[in-house]
Amino acid sequence: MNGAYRSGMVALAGRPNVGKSTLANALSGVHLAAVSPRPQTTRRRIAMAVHGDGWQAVLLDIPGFQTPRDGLTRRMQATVDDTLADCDAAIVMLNAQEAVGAGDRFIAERVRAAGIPAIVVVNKTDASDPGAIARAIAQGASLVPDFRAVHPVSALTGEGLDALRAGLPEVLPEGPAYFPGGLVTDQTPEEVAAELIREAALVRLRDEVPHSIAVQIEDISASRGGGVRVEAVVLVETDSQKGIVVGKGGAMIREIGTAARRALTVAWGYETHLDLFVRVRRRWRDDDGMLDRLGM
Ligand SMILES: Nc1nc2c(ncn2[C@@H]2O[C@H](COP(=O)(O)OP(=O)(O)OP(=O)(O)O)[C@@H](O)[C@H]2O)c(=O)[nH]1
Ligand SMILES: [Mg+2]
Repeated sequence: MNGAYRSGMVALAGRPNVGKSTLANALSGVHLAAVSPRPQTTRRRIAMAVHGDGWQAVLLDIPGFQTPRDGLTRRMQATVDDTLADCDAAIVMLNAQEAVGAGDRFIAERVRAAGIPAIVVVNKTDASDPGAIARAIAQGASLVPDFRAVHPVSALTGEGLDALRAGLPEVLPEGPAYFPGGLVTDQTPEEVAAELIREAALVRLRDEVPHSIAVQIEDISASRGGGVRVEAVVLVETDSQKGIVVGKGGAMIREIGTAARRALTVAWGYETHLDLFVRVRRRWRDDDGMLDRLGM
């Protein structure tokens, strides 16, 4: 690209479950943000850089918009508000499978109030019929009055992502390389480990259990046999949830540990060993001290 270097913070805004984290992982090329079929998978802001020729877009993956119910969701919604008020551009993401609703309108209004350029992304084209995709494109265009482009994509299969990537520099101001030398994220090893262990648990658990889970990293060290050793605790809120997470004869926690270990080995490029424990911590979602310690 000709001219000055372009860079900026690009918020990924959308209702829960539209595929924001899937898109952040796909565009940055590393799976660091937890993805699951459960709404409210993302709890903290995660910055993930997309590197281009003469530009850099720092995607800010954030929780989906929601009405707060407890201390945790209050902090999650504050993260959404703070991010939208303080970024250079936004990707407003819709799910082509669903009609535009109040949550989408609320997000579009925040983006308009922030006065930032926006790209509309209509996701899940792989699982939607052409009529639904066309409707979502039209609704997205009327939702965000000042949009620069509308991109139908599948964050899952990669369809449409090259065109979206090529359009990113157009919403970026002039700026420095915030993430130099190909660096992708602002997340510490502890944060990456907690996120991917929680993901491994979320995709295997149902009902209220996913919302009651948090992961605390006790230790990360060099392993004696080479690689990295992670010691972590899965927190739940009740004894019955602990039983579910441990599983029959420890089968569930072993399965979670195996999946998380593989995901971390890929993310870090180091052989990773994982010691996982399950502990009950009642009402941690309303415990301010605990939420601070968990980095919420
Ligand atoms: N078929 C299909 N599924 C997708 C696509 N993108 C994401 N998904 C699925 O949608 C679900 C939610 O994806 P996430 O990336 O966790 O969604 P999110 O918007 O980050 O959700 P929250 O963090 O809860 O707000 C997961 O089961 C994904 O596999 C897509 O393009 N096509
Ligand atoms: Mg997410």
